[in-house]
Amino acid sequence: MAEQNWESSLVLIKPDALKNSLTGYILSRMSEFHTGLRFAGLKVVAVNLALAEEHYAEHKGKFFYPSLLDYIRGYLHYPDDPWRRRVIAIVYQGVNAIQNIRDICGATNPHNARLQRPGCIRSLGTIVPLYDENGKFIGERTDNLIHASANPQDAEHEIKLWFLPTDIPPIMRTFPTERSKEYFYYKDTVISPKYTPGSYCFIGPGDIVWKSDMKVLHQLLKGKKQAYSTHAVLAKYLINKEIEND
Ligand code: FUP
Repeated sequence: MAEQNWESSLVLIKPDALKNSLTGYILSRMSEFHTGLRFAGLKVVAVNLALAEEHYAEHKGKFFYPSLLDYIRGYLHYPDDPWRRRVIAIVYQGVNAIQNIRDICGATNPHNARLQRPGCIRSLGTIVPLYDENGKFIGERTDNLIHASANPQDAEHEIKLWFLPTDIPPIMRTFPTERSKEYFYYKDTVISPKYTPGSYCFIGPGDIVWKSDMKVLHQLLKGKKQAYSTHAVLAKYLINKEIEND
């Protein structure tokens, strides 16, 4: 790409945005006409637990983490309607895409978003008080309608977490890929190069995979320390599949 500082960013339209019929509004705010951003990938995702945990791994252990997982998985906004529990995941590309999108979203906390940037997307969000098991107030969950990658490193990690290379047109893929020479199977949280009854083949010879994912899988098979979690490799292959124990 000839343009300067061409970036990719992951955007998630979260369950509260879907519930409040804000999808069209958000897409319109992000449209190429207004922003110069382009879609590179888009999918409707029922968020599995591994995906939610990996996406919010940096917040593990914080008071709002369990609630955050339930939020992104749609349990809080659709407790009785499992078929409505989805997010819309989008890869956008453009010049300075990451900061441009963050500016359109506004601050993480909707109160601050309203104060700092009236009219930004997150200014339409809400704050939910959280309590411990004794009923003591422990802080707030910010239902802020939209996720947007914070920096180029996060964007790469998040796009590879949510999207297969083949979800993105070849000419728009900005991270290295390779063709697998092997099969990889998954069963009961174990990844293996060999088929066992009931296992699920998630990669086969000739499949195009993220180069960094293939490195992690080879490190796993050789018993070496992995560059990142195998769940981060696997989660995208389980999107919208029937998963046991999820
Ligand atoms: P952002 O990069 O703006 O999405 O913000 P963070 O990565 O800091 O936060 C991730 C998510 O945690 C946000 F969607 C909001 C949520 N959060 C809370 O619910 N409560 C808090 O006190 C802080 C963050």
